[in-house]
Amino acid sequence: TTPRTPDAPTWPREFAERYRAAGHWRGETFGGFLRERAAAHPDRVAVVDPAPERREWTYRELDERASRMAAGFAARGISPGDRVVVQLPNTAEFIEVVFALFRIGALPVYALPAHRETEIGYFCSFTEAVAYVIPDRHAGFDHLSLASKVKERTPSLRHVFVVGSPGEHTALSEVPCAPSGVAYEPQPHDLAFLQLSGGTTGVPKLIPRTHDDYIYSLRGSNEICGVDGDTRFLVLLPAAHNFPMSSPGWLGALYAGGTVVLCPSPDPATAFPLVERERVTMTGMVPPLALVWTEAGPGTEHDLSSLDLVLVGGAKYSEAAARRLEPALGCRLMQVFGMAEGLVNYTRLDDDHETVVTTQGLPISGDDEIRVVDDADEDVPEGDFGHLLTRGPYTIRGYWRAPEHNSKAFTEDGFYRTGDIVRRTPTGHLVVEGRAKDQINRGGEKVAPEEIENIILGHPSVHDVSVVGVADEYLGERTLAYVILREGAEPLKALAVKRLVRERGVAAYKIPDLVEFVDAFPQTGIGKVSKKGLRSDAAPGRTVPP
Ligand code: J2J
Repeated sequence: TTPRTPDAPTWPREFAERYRAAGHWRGETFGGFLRERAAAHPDRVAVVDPAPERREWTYRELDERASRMAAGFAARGISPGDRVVVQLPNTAEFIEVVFALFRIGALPVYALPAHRETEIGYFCSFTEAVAYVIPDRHAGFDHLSLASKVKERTPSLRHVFVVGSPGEHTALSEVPCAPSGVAYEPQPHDLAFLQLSGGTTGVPKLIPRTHDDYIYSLRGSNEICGVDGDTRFLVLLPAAHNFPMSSPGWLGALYAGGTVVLCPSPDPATAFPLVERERVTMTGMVPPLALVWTEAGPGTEHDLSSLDLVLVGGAKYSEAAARRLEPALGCRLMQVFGMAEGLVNYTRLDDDHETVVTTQGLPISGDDEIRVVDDADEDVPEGDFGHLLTRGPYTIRGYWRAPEHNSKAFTEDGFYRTGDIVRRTPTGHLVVEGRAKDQINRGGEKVAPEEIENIILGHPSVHDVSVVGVADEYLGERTLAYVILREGAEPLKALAVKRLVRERGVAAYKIPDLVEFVDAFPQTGIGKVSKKGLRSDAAPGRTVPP
């Protein structure tokens, strides 16, 4: 149980031993389980990629492809422990590439298709990535030139692999080669990948997950959601996000020997025909998308009758909306409250209807430790609101290469400070009441205000700025930037502020929805900007809790 990587804190020996003894950590690896499934049922369909032309890969094909790709990566000098930034849309290649990396013990760093130069440049330099995998174009964006720019200024980055026409880079299709014996077998307690945190700081933090801990979360999720070999799971959200990856997600479906159907875009016009044609049984979505599906379900000409279970999570799902989903889609609802750092809660298939529509569920594991505390870290009385702290067999003990931040984000005894405000019902179900962390949850997409504030502060006319979330009927929250201009400075337009953020090259969902110019921010006792004050200013009577 000795930590194999000095880059991230790991579980103390006695915890690791307990999790093994309990049968949570079973010594499996991602590369290993795929090989086993391929041996057990080689001809079952593992992956369906419907666009632009329908492709399907059986378990044998996926396994062989991953092995050949792994050999090709190894032949190009990608070694165990190396980081590889993967930025691919929902395509079969995404799955092929990450299993290839798992097999050689290289760590995928999961970027989202929406990420741009600022984020990608940071991931590549901070992780000292040796390779970056991209599509040539996606959603109208030219990834080739972004890759060229990032490669030029990132000395570690030796390879850019491209799905499609490679330009000056290397076509991914040229990488695979015949495997020549196994050079390295990743160990179950090795890191498997780096996942992105929603973040509350100026730069995103990276989440180190091991084979052992993540596979346990898959097994637990599968059991709770009833995922098995007959499951046909539709990946609606970006496949790199923790929710569609593991709750129970495409990795859960593959672990169970089911079929993963990749959806290029989550709107009903694209997804409903796919549900019908591929006989999809299960999917997961964020609340704004669930609203759209709920609206579109009743009048649709498409047969959605195969759909058995829809998971909704990532942001607070209103009780009123939750009540409408089952009748509109003719399926069951499960709420999920999870985080890429670990802890995932689900309502249960045998929970009564009221519990399913009013709570965000119970932890996966009996060994998930939950504390609900006040500002002084003292437990609040049973049923009261408080800060959620957690530790357990699949919750990290620290971010990757972030010792200073870790000392604040974790307690001394290893509990992760989720930043969420919750209460517990008598059955132990959690209800998410709000958030204490400085983060905006824009319909499930997380925005760290500090990241955007730093960009806007760079403008010579700007004296100060505060980015806050304001209530929004559809997204739950959207972003508003309060800007104080320098005295005598050139006046700025709201559009110019948005353009400034866009031109710095960040994901579009981080560009402020609204910009307002003010003379001063509300101050708290200690002279720090009061974000709470700003929120209630922005939406009188509809403050975003807490
Ligand atoms: C309120 N807030 C929620 C919910 C997450 C499954 C599902 C979601 C995520 C995810 C995930 C919420 N109600 N139902 O990784 O495996 C907010 C909380 C939480 C943060 C985590 C998964 N579900 N949230 O959303 O890492 O504030 O993971 O701490 O992106 O989303 O965000 P993220």
